Amino acid sequence: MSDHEHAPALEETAEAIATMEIRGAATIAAGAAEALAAQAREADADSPDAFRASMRAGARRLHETRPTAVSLPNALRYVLQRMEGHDVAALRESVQRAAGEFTRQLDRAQDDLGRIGANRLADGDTVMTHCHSTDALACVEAAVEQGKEIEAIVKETRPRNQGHITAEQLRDAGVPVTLIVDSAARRYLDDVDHVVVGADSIAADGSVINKVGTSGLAVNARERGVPIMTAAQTIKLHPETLTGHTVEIEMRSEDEVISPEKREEIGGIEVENPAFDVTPPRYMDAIVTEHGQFPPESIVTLMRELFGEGADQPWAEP
Ligand code: RI2
Repeated sequence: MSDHEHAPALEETAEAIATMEIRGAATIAAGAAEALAAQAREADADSPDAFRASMRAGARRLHETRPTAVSLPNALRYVLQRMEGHDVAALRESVQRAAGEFTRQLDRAQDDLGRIGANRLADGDTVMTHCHSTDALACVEAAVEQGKEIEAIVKETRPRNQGHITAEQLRDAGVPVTLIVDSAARRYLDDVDHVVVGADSIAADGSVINKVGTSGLAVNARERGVPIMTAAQTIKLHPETLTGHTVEIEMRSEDEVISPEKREEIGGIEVENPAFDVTPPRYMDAIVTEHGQFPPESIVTLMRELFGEGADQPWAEP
């Protein structure tokens, strides 16, 4: 492998993230950190500079896969900022150590936020979910572990039906599950005590960027008087929004919405497939992180504590 080629394992991970074989913000972050560790292991750089360049190139390849979940650049930043040493062996070691630390912290953060989110759920509650979020599931699973009986109404979440994964995992956790189509959500909100969703990014003003359909669900929940919470580890906080940047919403292939044959048959239509939407802070009751529960409008305080005033891009060419 020459200096700027990617390790096969990194290339495979990048491809898997782009095609959503690896998906979900936390899982993407863990995959990216592990891919950097593989790159460090396999890079046959003959100088510290060449090694650093190869790590930056690998990080850029991972970064370009999907634009919305900030956990991806936050993972790359965590690992690359800890790359240090005067020779290749030391650099290699530092990257592998940082990647390991990062994934261990992810697991710990999810456990901690799960216990905090579970405190919002009472014995006998019914929750409604949207998409598949490991952070949101951690809250429900922790509530079940505390001995609470929880039921779930699970939205299928078109176009990719990640709700099916949620249904299966909740069922495995012993939660009775009712699967509904997305359009039925408002009808079922009267039977629900809490809406629990995840996040791909959270902006400094407390806006929650999550799977498309979250914002409509949040507005409906408010209208029905049902509390809605976002479960999100702090790697979902988007540092660049502290300095006025907005979060890019990924537009995915129209083939996820309609088959090429059906489209051809209908003829003459545009198809759009935004993967995410933005829920304004006034429609979200709480953001639950591993550092505690926050009203969305106050999340900026935590962001300043964690990131200062912004974030660099250690994967950029010097
Ligand atoms: P966790 C997913 O995006 C969903 O929007 C989900 O709410 C979010 O990531 C967070 O997932 P996609 O990758 O990190 O399915 O909580 O497009 O697992």
